Formats: sequence, structure tokens, C-alpha cells
Amino acid sequence: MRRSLLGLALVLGCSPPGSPDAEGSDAPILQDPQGSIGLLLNAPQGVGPQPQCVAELCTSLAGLIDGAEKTIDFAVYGVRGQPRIVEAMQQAQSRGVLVRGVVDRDADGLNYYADTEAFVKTLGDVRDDGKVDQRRLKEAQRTSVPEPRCARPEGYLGPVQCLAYDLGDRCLLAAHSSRDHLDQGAAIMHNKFVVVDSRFVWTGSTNVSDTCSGGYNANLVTVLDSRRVAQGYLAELDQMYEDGLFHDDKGSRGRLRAMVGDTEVELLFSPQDSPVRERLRPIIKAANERIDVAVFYLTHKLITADLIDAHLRGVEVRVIIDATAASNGFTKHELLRAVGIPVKVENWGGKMHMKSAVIDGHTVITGSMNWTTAGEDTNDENVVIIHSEALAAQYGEFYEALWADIDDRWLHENPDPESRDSGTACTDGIDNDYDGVIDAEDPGCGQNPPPVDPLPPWTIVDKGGRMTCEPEMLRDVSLVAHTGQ
Ligand SMILES: [Ca+2]
Ligand SMILES: [Ca+2]
Repeated sequence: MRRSLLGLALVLGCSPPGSPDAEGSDAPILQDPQGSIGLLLNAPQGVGPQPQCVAELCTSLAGLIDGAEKTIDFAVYGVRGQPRIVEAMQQAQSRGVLVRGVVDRDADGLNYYADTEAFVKTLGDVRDDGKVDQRRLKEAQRTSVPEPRCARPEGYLGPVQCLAYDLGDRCLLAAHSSRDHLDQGAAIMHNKFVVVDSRFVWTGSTNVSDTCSGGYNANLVTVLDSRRVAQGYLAELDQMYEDGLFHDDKGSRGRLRAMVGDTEVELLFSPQDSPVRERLRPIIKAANERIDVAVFYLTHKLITADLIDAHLRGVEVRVIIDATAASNGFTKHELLRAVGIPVKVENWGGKMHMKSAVIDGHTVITGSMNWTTAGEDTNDENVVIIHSEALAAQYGEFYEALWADIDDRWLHENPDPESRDSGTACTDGIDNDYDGVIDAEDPGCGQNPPPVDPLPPWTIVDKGGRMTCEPEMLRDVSLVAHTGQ
């Protein structure tokens, strides 16, 4: 019924009143009746990182590259341990396909993934955001950080978030910060998209790496056959590749809406399209029944507020979050738990690396953007929102299996991401918790593992006649340390 209404509205050139699609989406809807869209969902394989191209996340990309006739345009965060993909690109180049793209580099010219340098050398025509990062870093050094509106949590050195969430007659108060100083101004080219022959698009949360496309982490790929949507990606790549516009919100808007076959698809880019403010928040606010979230990081304070509000109005909210991200000083999962939202922290060894959600069985949020402030405001990212009951059902079934796979113990506790509590983490050769020590060297994998570090303190207080909850209230309360146990 909804689809035929939407069809009528398209003929009339407007959105149906009151439909979730109508909110905040003023872009015209492009038509691509011949197009198609599919979702590839990868549950973590407990066999460690894989250099082979066996997972569908990888074979789907290899197949597209092998079939390329004219062009391959890509924006990938980096490359590690996936020789099949690098060779396929090289072979395409040798048969005359134009291959060009961008990768991430930090202000020192470095990339997170070990094989990126060789990949860039092999292909030749690859650009990056390193110079932009240098400029951003210098600007940030000249800018003073404002004093926080609340006391810094003890032992935390980074910028401070003063948080006050409204629970009706009570307020949830917390002060969050990172354990370490953060590089102000740091930003990453975090896209993972490949466009073949200006028609096929491979995109999502999956890096070209032994842990991501290799199948070790939980990840998602959206595959589109759509010239309309491909054009959106190519325009974004041009901004980065041709114009050097990385982390820039002054460029033209990249946002588009398209009917791909009979599926409505929305595409937004960070930072210029503000995907959280423009779409994620309105979609969560409009949810009526159920929100199932599967994300790497969940640190965005406004998304957190919207999830709490949804829970308070009776929407069934569930969250699966990554164990490493759950030890971050800005993580909001403990606050969600505090108000009664079930949150499972994965204990696989591989990461929960998705950045997605399904809402009310009809809308799927996918993409490269972590649910963080940096993901929306500074990084280069893409978000694809799919309005499809069929794909929402596919995602929903996958989500149920992931949820069931994580023991209920991790509804209340946080596993040490590099410990025997976390599946294959002590034998995978990966520094799962980014602390510089791997597997047996990591104290978490020893006979007497240390307890997981506590997260920043929080408390719930009566509103005391106030109309709203404000961060200033933090001045009059003492926060309580919680260990998540
Ligand atoms: Ca490990
Ligand atoms: Ca480690």
C-alpha cells in the first residue's frame, strides 16, 4: 500500500504527507527503474583474519573488478592482506581500464593498514588527504579548547562531554572523556566504496582488509547496479580526487534520493550532508515499534538522546556494540543500559564493525559512518538508507542470529576485547584493543587477566521541579563509578 502511495506521490511530484520519507528530504527523487540493490551481511567467522578472498564481502568486489570494462573509481580507507583485490585492480589496469582513487593518510603521511603503500605504488593514480590533515592539525594547535561545563572525570585526559539526558521525572547525568589526549583536528578518509564502469557500486562498512573483507569481523556491504547512484559516488570522488576537498563541508551537497528498481534509496556524505542531523535522528525520532542497532562505536550524544527517548515512548530498542568501542571513554552503551535498553557487547574476537540499524521493519541504515561526532562532522564517509521491507527483513533475520550468538552475560558486563572472554582474540595476531601488545603478550590473555577498566561515572537524579535536564546540574551532584559488572 505504501509503495503505491509513494508511486502516486512521485507522479504528483511530492512526498506523501506524513510518510517517513517526507521528513527532511527535499532532494528530488531520481528514477532508475532498471537498477537493483542487494545487501551482503557477514557474521564473524571465528577463524581469524583471512588473506584469502573467500567471504562474499570479498568475492563480490573481486567479481565486479574482474568484469570492469572502462573505469574503476574508488575511495578506500586502506588495504591490508587482500592480494586478490590488489591483483584484480592491477589486471584491470593492464587491460586498459582507468583505475583511480583515494585512500586515507594522517598528517605524518601514514595509513593504518600495512599494505596501503604497496597498493598505491602498484596502481600509481591514488591520492590522499595527508596535506589537508597537516593543515587541520596546525589550525587546531592555534585554537584553544573551551573549558568544559562540568568537572573532568578523574583519570581522563581528553575533551570533556557534559551530558544530561531527560528521563521524564528524572535526569541521567554523566561526564565523558577519552583516557588519553586526542589529536584535535585529526580526521580520516573513512569511505569504503568502489564504483565500476560508472554503474556498479560496492560500499558499506567493509574495509579491504584481512579482518573486514576477509570475513573475520561483522560487516555489511551494499551492492548497487544503478547509474544514478553511481553518479553520486563519482561526484563525491571528484571532490576528493580532483579538488582535494577532504573533510570539507563547503562543497556542494552530495545527497541524493533514487528509486533503484522499486526500492527507495537515500545517499548522504559526511561531512557536507550531516547524515546524523539530517536523516539518522529524524528516522530514529519517527520510529514506532522497533530499532535494532549494530554498530562499532556509539558515542554520539544526540543519537543516544534519541534512542533513550524512543525507549521511553515504548519503542523496543536493542543495541549490539563492539567490545573495543565499549571500553572507550565516550561510549554511551552504559547509559543506554542504565535506562533499561538491552545492549550486548560482542565477545567474538573479530569486531562488530557494522554501522547500521533497522527501523520498524522498513528502513535499513547502512554505510561507513561510525555513530560518532567525528563520523558526522569531520571524516569523509557515506551513508546509504534503504527503504525496503524485504531488505529490512533480511537484515532483521541476520540481527536475530547475531543477538542470539552473544551470551546474555554480555548484556550486563563488558568483555575485555583481548582476553579469553573474547573468542579468538588471544590467537588472531591482531591487537584487538589497540594497546600495542598482541595475543599472549597482552595481559588480558594471561592466566590472571586484570579487570576491565571502569568507564566514566554517571548518576540518575530527580528533576527536582526543573523543566529540563541541563549539564549545569552536574555541578551539584556526585557521579558514581560503575564497572559494568
Ligand atoms: Ca589478538
Ligand atoms: Ca592488545
